[in-house]
Amino acid sequence: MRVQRRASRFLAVAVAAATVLSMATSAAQGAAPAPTPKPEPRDPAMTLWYDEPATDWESKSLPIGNGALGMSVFGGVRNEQLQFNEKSLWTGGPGSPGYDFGNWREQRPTAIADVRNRIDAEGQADPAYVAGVLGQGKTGFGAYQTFGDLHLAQPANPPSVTGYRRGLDIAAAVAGVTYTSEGVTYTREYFASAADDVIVARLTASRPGRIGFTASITAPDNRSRQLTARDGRITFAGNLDDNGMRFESQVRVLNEGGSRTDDSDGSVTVTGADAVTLVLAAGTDYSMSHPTYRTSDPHDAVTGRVDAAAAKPFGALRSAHVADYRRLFDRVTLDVGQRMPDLPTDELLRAYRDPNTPAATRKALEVLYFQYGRYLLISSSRAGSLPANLQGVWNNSTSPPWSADYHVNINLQMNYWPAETTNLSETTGPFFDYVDSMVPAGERTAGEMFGNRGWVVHNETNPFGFTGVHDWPTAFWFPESGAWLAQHYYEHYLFTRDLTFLRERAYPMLKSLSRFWFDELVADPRDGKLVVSPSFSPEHGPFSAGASMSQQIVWDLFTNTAEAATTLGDNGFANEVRGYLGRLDPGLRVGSWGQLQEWKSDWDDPGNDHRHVSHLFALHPGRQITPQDDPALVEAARTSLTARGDGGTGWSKAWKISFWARLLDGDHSHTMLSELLRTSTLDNLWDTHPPFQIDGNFGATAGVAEMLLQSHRGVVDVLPALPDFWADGSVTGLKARGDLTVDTDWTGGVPTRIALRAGKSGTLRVSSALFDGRYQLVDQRTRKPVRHQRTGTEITFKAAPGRTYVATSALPATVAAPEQTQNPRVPVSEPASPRFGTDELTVRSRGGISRNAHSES
Ligand code: FUC
Repeated sequence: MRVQRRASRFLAVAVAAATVLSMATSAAQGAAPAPTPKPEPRDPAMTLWYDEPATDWESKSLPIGNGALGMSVFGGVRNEQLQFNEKSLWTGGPGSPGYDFGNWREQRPTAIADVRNRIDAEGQADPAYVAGVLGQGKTGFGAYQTFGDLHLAQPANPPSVTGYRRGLDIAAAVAGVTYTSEGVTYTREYFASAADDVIVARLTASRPGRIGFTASITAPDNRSRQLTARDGRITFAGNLDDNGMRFESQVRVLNEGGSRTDDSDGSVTVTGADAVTLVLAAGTDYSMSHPTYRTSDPHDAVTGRVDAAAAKPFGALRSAHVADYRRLFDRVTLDVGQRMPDLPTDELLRAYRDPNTPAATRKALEVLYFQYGRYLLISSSRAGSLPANLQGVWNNSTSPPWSADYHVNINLQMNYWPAETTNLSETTGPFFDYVDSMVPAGERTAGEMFGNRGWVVHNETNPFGFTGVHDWPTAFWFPESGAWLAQHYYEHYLFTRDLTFLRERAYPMLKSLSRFWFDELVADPRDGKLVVSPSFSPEHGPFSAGASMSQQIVWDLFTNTAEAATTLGDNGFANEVRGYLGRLDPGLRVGSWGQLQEWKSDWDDPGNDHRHVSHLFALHPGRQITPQDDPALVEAARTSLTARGDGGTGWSKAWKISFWARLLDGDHSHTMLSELLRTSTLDNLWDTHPPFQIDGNFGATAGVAEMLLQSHRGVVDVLPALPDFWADGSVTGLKARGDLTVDTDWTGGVPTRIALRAGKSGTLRVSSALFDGRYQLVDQRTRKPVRHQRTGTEITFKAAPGRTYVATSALPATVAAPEQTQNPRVPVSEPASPRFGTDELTVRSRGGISRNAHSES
């Protein structure tokens, strides 16, 4: 059936329908109908909504998730389809015929040296030749699997449907459907609770006795199945044919009023109920531990979770979920002058593509998209499960694109770029657990394949320690992946200043990988510098020695390791790694057309627009070159990036947002964000490579954060790359390295107020145009001026933990009374250069303030 489109428009969003129940209700069968509470106030600006059901999983369904569990909501009126996932349900790995972890099945003692010698002799090697020598067909790699679909089928189409809405409120992480038929308003609510580790659905109607459906589970036939219904509990269990992985899901159907029947085919039918709550739990016998990757049958755990949740009132489940989610989500707000129109999100997306659409409307989509990345990360990466894969946690297929695996030559890393900067540090837990779990498998690969200490992983991997190789010539060899993953460990320390994490998890990881590279680097016969060889700039060009990205990643690893060793007092290792760093080719060269070279030889083609811009790793996510310290190299990076153009796949465009932000070109960052929204975004706001691939969502959210705040060069740069399009606005809750939380208000592109909340003590360096004019810096608690030094637009001061430091620009000179213009008299490290703006302000102010008042005493 087709519902009436555009039947009605309310300001309230789908899931804010007045019938949404948020008060405690009894989940027990036959309990009295719950009173209808007042709906929670919702923010339409944080809601995706549509006025028809989804017809296509990839582009239209709405995702909810709690890290381990995912569900995609279709919202059909007669037939509701709720496709669901549990993140560990994978084919492949131990139990799958011939699984070999990607390790060579036979010894190849000279293989790497053979390729290296060819490169030394000929300057390069063809990827097909290298794949022949070093590669091997993939066996038992497996793929992420859909778990199944939960269907809620009504016996007949309602005769008419008006006011249909399907929505996803990302401020509360609740999806829903509402519609009216024959004077009765029906509402469905869905959420995936991390607090109770279940997915919850609730169906209500504005009149008693109107809820009726048959709930059933379907799943692909690549598995055995036991499907039973007993006492309103649907149990679906079995084993995957491929690897024997055990799985089980249970759905409890809890009706209030009416009747409920267990059907012999494993479905449950409810008739004439006032309301129904469904609780779903799912699990597998997967365990993130080498070498078996298996644990006990999930039956007991799934039963325990579903029963514990079913024993709680719906309202309690809901409020625990919303509180848990909001504790993370609410940390960041962004206002760039957006105004959300009363438009379904697919129409909003189309409107965005129309240049005549008002700026405030376009900004509404940009802000929603930024926050959606945070929503998707919280929903697909919570403690106790695998990290977000190429599709987060959502997959409706048995053979998803690229197996919905963990590509580690950009994609998994990009998934976690927004984690620290957008104040979701906790979401990194699954990433670190997963990478740690790769180490034993990777040590074997490092030993057998390379004869090296430490560990290694290549281009892509699975949940079963696939650390070896396959044989796709242009995408199989990338031993630098581990070092890139290790960057996240050190960054986690930099952002949190968690010394225990540094000591116990980051440093062992950095040290192990450094040792791999001590053993692997070779002296380049051309100049004696240490290089990676064979080396391959991801998915592009020939094999060679010392491709820029290889060198830059190793530079990043060694630099971070040296810093960590020094912080922890391991001076011996700090010296050792610095010794290597001194001999390492840093992978930074300016070529014949002014470009930053992608390879050590000047092979770059100015007409090439390949999506990987790997040689700019040093700019982002690395910190090897900055506009402030390396203007010539950064100019070369700009030349390279300009030549690559604004096209690319979804994730490539997302990366370019960050690149341009690191080049301090906010307008170009904004162009890339617009490109992503215009050409690489599906109706449900999922990024499309194509096809759907979630890294672009995460990369874009990270890119926006990078436009608003940077801290990678040891200085907190406030609004480093603000686009003209966002001339006025405010952001709260972004994180800077050093455990700092930063809020900023700005007008006309210039900050007017910066609040810095220090989590730890330390010396802060903060750079902003705000310090170019007259300003004051006060400790929010004492309200006293803070002693600081200023050099140009940068201030330095000592922060104490728990304190918030607020810098505000002085009011315009025309209103400056003495008390308003009193700037803290603070020492400066060196005389501040005269600023014309300050001079003008001084001349026009009434308070007799001396020139550069803030910097003279
Ligand atoms: C990398 C990219 C591809 C794709 C794949 C999943 O190999 O080069 O574009 O994103 O990962």
